[in-house]
Amino acid sequence: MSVVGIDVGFQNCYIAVARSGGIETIANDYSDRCTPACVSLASKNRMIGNAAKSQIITNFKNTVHGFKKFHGRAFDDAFVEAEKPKLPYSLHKLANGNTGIKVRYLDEDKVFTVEQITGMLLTKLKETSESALKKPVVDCVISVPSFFTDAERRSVFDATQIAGLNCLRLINDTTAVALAYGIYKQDLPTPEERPRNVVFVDMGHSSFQVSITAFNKGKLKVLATAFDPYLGGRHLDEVLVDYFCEEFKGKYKLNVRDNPRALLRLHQECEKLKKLMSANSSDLPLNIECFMNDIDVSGRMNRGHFEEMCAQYLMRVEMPLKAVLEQSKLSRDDIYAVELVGGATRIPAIKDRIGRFFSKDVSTTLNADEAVARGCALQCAILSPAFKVREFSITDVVPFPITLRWKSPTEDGLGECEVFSRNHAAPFSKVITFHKKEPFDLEAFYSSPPDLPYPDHRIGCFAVQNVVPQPDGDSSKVKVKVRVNVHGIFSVSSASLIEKQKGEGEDMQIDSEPMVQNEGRAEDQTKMQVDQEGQSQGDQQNEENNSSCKEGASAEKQDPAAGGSKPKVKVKSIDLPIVANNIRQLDGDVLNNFVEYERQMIVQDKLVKELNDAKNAVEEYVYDLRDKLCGIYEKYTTEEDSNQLTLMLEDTENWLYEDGEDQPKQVYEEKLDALKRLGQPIQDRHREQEDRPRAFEELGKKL
Ligand code: ATP
Ligand code: K
Ligand code: MG
Repeated sequence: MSVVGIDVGFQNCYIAVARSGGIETIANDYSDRCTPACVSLASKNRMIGNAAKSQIITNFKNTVHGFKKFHGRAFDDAFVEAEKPKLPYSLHKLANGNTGIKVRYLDEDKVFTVEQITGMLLTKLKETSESALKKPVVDCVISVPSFFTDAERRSVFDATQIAGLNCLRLINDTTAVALAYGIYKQDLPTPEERPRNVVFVDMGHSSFQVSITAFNKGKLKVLATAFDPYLGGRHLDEVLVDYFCEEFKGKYKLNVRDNPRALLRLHQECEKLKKLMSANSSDLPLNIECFMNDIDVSGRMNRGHFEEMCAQYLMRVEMPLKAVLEQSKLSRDDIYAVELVGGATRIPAIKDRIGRFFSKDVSTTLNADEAVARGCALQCAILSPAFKVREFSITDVVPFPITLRWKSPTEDGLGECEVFSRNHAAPFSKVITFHKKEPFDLEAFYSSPPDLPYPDHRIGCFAVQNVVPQPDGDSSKVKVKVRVNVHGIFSVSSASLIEKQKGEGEDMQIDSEPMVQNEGRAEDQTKMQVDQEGQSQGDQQNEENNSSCKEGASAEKQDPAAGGSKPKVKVKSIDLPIVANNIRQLDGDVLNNFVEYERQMIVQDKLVKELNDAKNAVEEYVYDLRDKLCGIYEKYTTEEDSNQLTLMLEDTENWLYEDGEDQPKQVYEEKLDALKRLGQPIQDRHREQEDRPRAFEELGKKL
């Protein structure tokens, strides 16, 4: 099994893998450890990552970037609406109302879902991992923002499946960083001692995330998370872009916003300028040649001015810091360190504000770009039986409280209960007991819509089926297991009906069950009772293994509430089917089609690559041989042969640009063979001649 961790950033993706030497971040085919989150569709193939990034300006309508936040979002969503005018490519409303991406691919208009686009990106990252590890990669751990809601997580999870990956865990960015920080620390407090509390801050291209995590030897526990999902490096780039658009309007009478290519170039230059300003407080130039209408443009900016213009954003840095500290119930003195990661934390004004808030020098001991990917790989290593890594238990949090509401056709009114409070430990399962005579629906939703960075607070509706009364007409006891799994995805994972046996009192059955905590009793009309399951790391892993988060119709067997483990109490438990509705996840058939289509596209890309390689081989041979014919090969051929060959090389070169521009692979291979038939003998004679003196030399040395 493979041990791979992938940080899928809004702008930048990183891969870390486990090799014999430990965890390392790997480079792609461009010798780059960063793979841009960019996919470019073309008439014959796709380009992904670095190759796609180089198409951003030339093929702007079909080069997709900045799509991470479209996961799980409707086309009419306010965030999507706000993005639309800024995008060089088009969005399209899908049949289910979600956001689709419209491009030209294989000379046809195509609409891809965001799951498919992320699937393409993951295909590339998978291939990069495979060429580093020299074996197939399936198992992996992938990062998501800690504020991603159920719909967004399910959507990313679908994307991993489209790419043929088995995602063992969708891990929160800041939790991955915490793991990368803690696992190798030798001096953590023992479990009996007071934990070491560390703040992790990640500001990337699109968002700002903070967590406070408590460390003891062998474990980490996230205490709280907070975020500003709309504060990242891209917002500061936009400030600069706005400024120069205005300036160029006055100075050069250019309307940059009407020209997508110019706007994209300005974006790139502004980002570079922003990065330069992090290291340099003096006045810096911005120059773009042939910007629009053959006009060269230039401007200037310095850090002070930039910070002034960004004031509205810089102001927002403090809020999540305050929120996370309040939720953790710690004081500033309880904080051991403040660790920064993410590209945008390199901005001095951001760094200063964070340091000032905690009255502490911030630490940058982690690799700001690679820590998330490394944490993902470490989590994958922990989950992998094939890889030895020290024991480390990870407890994350539920970022938004979740409530369950139930109704049955004949009962009046609704019952409801908050099953997971804010910052409740996750992953976690709870068993809830209902007393029911007929099937009932459980509706799950986020309890506090205003705090949710997502427009819809509904999670899904789970119908518990086949519930019948007891033979004596009494209500049946129904045990329902609800869970937030390793991916941070909620589900009603199983239900069972407990049959009363003759001569057994109901109370006895209750006593036979582990009851850790009772919640929501007061508002309980249906005698609901919540049992929390113990959640040692081992439990979680067993339970969550295979990481399938599909809602199945069959209930799980290992529900400890089934009571089968204590033979003294005669309790019969019957698994009940659960049907999940309105879950924001791709339909099985649709998903299978996407998986199949992704496979076809991979094959197509491979064919195009082989064809290009064959064509390039002819071109390279032509140039190489022509050079050598008037150089080192001159002595090894007759003038006549040389002239004939030169002519042939020239013909081939012309052919490559004309009739030979677009030929099947076989034609190029034959062409190369024909050239080699003439070139090879010359090359052989040259080699023979070269080798002879060397052989003499060797012989001389021996004698
Ligand atoms: P997200 O975490 O939001 O999904 P990401 O992971 O792709 O995004 P990062 O790679 O962490 O983001 O950071 C990229 C951002 O950091 C970009 O906005 C980039 O311009 C900015 N950045 C990188 N280096 C610097 C620097 N030296 N100074 C200022 N900004 C920088
Ligand atoms: K990143
Ligand atoms: Mg990131």
